[in-house]
Amino acid sequence: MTRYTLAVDIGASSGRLILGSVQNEKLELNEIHRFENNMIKKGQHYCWDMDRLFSEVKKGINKCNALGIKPESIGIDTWAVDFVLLDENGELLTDAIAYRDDRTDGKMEEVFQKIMKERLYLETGIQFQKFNTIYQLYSLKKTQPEVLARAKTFLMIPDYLHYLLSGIPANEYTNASSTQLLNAFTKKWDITILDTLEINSQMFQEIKKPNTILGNLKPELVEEFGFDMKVILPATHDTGSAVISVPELNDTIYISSGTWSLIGVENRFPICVTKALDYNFTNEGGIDYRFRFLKNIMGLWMIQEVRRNYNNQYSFAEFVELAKEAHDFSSIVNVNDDRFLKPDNMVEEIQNYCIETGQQVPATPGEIAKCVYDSLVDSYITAINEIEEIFEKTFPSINIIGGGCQNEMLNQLLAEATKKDVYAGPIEATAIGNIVSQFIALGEIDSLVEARQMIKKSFEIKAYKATEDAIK
Ligand code: LFR
Repeated sequence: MTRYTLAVDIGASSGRLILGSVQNEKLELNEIHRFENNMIKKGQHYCWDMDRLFSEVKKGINKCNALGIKPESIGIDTWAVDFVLLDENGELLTDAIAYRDDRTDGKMEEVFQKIMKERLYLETGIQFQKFNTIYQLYSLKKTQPEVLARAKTFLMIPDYLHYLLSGIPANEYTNASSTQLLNAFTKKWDITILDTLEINSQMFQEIKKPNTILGNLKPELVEEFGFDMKVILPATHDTGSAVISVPELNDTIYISSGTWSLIGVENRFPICVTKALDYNFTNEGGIDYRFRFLKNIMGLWMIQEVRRNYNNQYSFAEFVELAKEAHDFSSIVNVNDDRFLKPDNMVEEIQNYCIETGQQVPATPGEIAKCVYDSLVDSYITAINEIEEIFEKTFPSINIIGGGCQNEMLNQLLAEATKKDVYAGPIEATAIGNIVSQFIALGEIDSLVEARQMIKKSFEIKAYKATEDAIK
């Protein structure tokens, strides 16, 4: 009998429930439900709408039921760093404030007054992003110390959704590592850092590794759905699940391309050398205690926001066509400038950057899109050069995974610019990683190595090479 697992993969702009099964030693995917995700303004802060997200998860489960499929298990991954706090009754004490909210402005520098930046890096291995959980908690400590003091349970977004499903509070390792509060070497909460910042360390839960069976659905949910499922922890940090799906990691730099572009390599240990700190590379915890040495690049968020600014009148495919028509336009912005994290208007922010740097100002949607794509490629190249400098070697290929790998123009531009072989796929890398973790926990797949071989056989990977008549 076919065994099914259900992956819930929620990103900053959309979520999906995908059923996975193994058929003839290949993985099969079946998308059951897809929905939009957005930040909403609650009072002063941008937040995630957790009630709606959980109701979308339930909708997807009910759709499985309507298809007559009862998955054996469910596992959830989302973006990283964000969290909620629960009180003594297991009820929400805080909203799920989104990482793009400005509550952490200036907090990183305040934390450095208490803990040396270098020490924080050496202990956690995590890159400095103003939205890391450590700075979010520090901000809460400053503005609402009483809330932090009352908190009994700290749960990250997927932890909270797993808790709503199973009633069991736990902190999953890969996502916990993104907080900059986890010791990269002991893989435990770093109590010294927490104590130095006077953050209540009691609220942190036991760290559980991915591929762990957390429990079963709560009885009331079993009744509601008409069937039970195991709740299994995948790599709950979406990037952790995505990188499982890179089939060949030797000599390959991956780019997990979605709202963010995460560019890096997989390692067996964290690399905290001075250059890695200077270039702001991270060492995020992965499945089997592998580390993702990578850098965040602003990614398709730039074009998602541009699209919103043009009132969604162009599709992403149309932006690519418009950009091709604007082939002579060549201004470039530094996509990693914090000004692009949540500007009031992305188009104006890009235009202002060009004015301030004395470059030609993009005026048409095509010029704006060309500027975004060229700027992304430009920052990919910088990151690749930094990786090659740190590793003292040349990587011959790049594997782009995730929804963004469908942007053929970007793939080709990268091949032309780097003269490396560029591979694109799998598209649903994150959901695939989530599914294989559940199958490993259920004993259907033996290991990460076997999973990667299976993924390679199961999904189309497109190749791009530099051509003589490069796209300009
Ligand atoms: C990608 C991602 C990145 C993380 C960013 C914020 O979706 O998870 O890995 O740095 O979102 O959480």
